Amino acid sequence: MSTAGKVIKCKAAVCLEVKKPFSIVEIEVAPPKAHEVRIKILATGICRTDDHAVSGSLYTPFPTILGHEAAGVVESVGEGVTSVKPGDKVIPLFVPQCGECSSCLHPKANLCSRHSFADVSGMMPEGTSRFTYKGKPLHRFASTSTFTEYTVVHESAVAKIDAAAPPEKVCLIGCGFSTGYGSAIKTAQVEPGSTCAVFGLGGVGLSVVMGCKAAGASRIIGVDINKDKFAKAKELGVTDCVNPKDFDKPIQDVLVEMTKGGADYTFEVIGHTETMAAALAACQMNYGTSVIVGVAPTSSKVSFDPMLLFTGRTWKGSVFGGWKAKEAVPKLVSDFMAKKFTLDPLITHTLPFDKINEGFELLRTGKSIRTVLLF
Ligand code: COD
Ligand code: ZN
Repeated sequence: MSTAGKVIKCKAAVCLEVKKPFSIVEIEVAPPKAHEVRIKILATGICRTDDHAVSGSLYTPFPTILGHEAAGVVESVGEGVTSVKPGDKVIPLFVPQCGECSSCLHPKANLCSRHSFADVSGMMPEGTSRFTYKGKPLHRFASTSTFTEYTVVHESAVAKIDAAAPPEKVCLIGCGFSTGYGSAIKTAQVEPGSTCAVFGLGGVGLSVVMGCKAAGASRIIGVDINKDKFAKAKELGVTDCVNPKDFDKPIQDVLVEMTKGGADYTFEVIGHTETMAAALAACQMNYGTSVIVGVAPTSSKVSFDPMLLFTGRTWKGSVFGGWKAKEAVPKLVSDFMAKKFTLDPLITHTLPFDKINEGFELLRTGKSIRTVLLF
C-alpha cells in the first residue's frame, strides 16, 4: 500500500539534549510539501561532524535528528519536484544546490546562497519541521537528517545516483569521501609531482590522501597524533608519517625541514585552530597553498602572523571538497562504479542502525574510520 501523502511512523535515533546518547524512538514523518522529497534511508555513515553536534562544539538546536552522510530511495515527492521521482536511488546533500542563485550560477562557487549549508534554524526552508516526536516538532540537521528510517529534504538537497550503486558504500560520497578527495583535486588542484602534507588521518584526511595520490603527488606526508592511523594511511598513498608528539619543536618546523622549505600543499583535516595555523606555516612561503577542511569550534578564532601570507602563501577553505553537490555527486558515484577510486579502506565497521551509540563510541575512542549504519 502506498505511503505517499500519508504520515509515516518510523524509527529514528533522536538526540533529545546536547551531550546525551541517542534514543531510538518512534517518530512521525509528514509527507513532503512543495519542492520537497521524502526519502527512505538505506545506509548512513557516522561522521565526526555529527559528534561535534552531539558535544555542542558545533551549534545545532535540540531535540534533533543528526546524520548527513547517507544513501536511500525516494519514497514520494511534493508538488513541483522534477529532478527525482519515487523509486530513484539518491544521496541527500548537506550542501544544497538550487541551481538558480548567483552562487549556483557561478562556475567557481559551490555554496548555494538560497539554501545555506550553514543554516542552523533546524527547520525546512519554508520554516516548519516534518518530524514529530510525542506531539512536538524535532529539528533537522545539515539540510538532511539521516539517522532516521525516513527523512524529508528540499529538492535542492538531494541527487539522483546510479540505481546499481551499493548504498552501504556510496553513502560516504555524501560527505567524508567527497569532502576530502575534492579538497585535493578540486579546491587545491594538486599538481603531479608535488609534495603534500595532510594534518589528521581520519576518514576525511585519508580521502584527502587519496585525492593527492590521484592528482599525482609524489610525496604525501601524513601528520597525526595517533600512530595507529599510519598503517592505513600508507596503504592509501602516504609516503612519510609524522607524529607531532615525537618532536620537541613545532610540527611546522619539522615539516619545513623535511620538505626543504615547505610543502606545495597542506591540508588541515582536524578542526583545531592551532593546527590550521601550523598547516599554513608548513607550506612553501612563496607559492604554498594551505586548505582548511576541518571546522573549528563555533566562535573560535585563529591567530597567525600576517607575514605568513605576505610572502605569497595562499590560504583557502573547502566545504564538501568545493563540489557543486547536486551536479558532482552523481558523477562521483559513476566514477566509483567505474572503479576510479575505492571506498572500502574507509569503512572499518558496519552496524545495524539500532547500535548507533556503539558506532559513536568507536569514533570517540579512535577505533573506527567510518562506521556505516544499515537499516
Ligand atoms: N595533530 C595531529 N593530528 C590530530 C590532532 C593534532 N593536534 N588532533 C587530532 N588529530 C587527529 C586524530 O587522531 C584523528 O586521526 C584525526 O586528527 C581526525 O580524524 P577524525 O576521524 O576525528 O575525523 P574525520 O576525518 O571524520 O573528520 C575530520 C573533520 C576535520 C573533517 C571534521 O572533524 C570536521 O571538522 N568536519 C567539518 C568539515 C566539513 O566540511 N563538514 C561538513 C560535514 S562533515
Ligand atoms: Zn560529515
